[in-house]
Amino acid sequence: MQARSTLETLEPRRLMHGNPAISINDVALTEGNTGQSAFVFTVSLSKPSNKRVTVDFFTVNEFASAGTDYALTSGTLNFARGQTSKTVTVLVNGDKTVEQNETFVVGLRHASNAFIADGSGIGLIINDDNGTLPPVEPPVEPPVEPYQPPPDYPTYNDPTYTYYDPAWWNPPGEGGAYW
Ligand SMILES: [Ca+2]
Ligand SMILES: [Ca+2]
Repeated sequence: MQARSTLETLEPRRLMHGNPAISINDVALTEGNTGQSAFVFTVSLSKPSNKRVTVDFFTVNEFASAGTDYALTSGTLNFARGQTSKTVTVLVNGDKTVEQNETFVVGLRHASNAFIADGSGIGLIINDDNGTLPPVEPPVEPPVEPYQPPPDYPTYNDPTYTYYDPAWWNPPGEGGAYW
């Protein structure tokens, strides 16, 4: 029988006796038209701990903006001994503006007596407003001035001027260009 490697032997033991892993889920909800909708994220420990576990949370803009689309949220979660899940609520503002779906992130940091396995909860605000999206404005470029030759410059339309003289390019007898 083949001996198990040291790592295989030690790893389950380390996980069993080590700190729990913390992770946060993603939440996708429709935006609503008025008032605020609660986006409730669940922060979970991989296993109960007999130590007090804490972790800080904070919101980060992605395509959604704090203050306009949702309420800036931050704080600290305190897991009681043995507790394995807590929630973070972010209030999302409803409106009737037709928009793309928008996202923000609830981040986790500064864990104590635990390690962060998934520290980014995506909040997806699904647009529930009908109509066509506003057109994407093309970048404003300065108008290109049409080329204006100097007044005394001959033009193609000047019958008195030969812009291209085949005799010059292909002189009789030469059978081709000069070069
Ligand atoms: Ca809406
Ligand atoms: Ca909207």
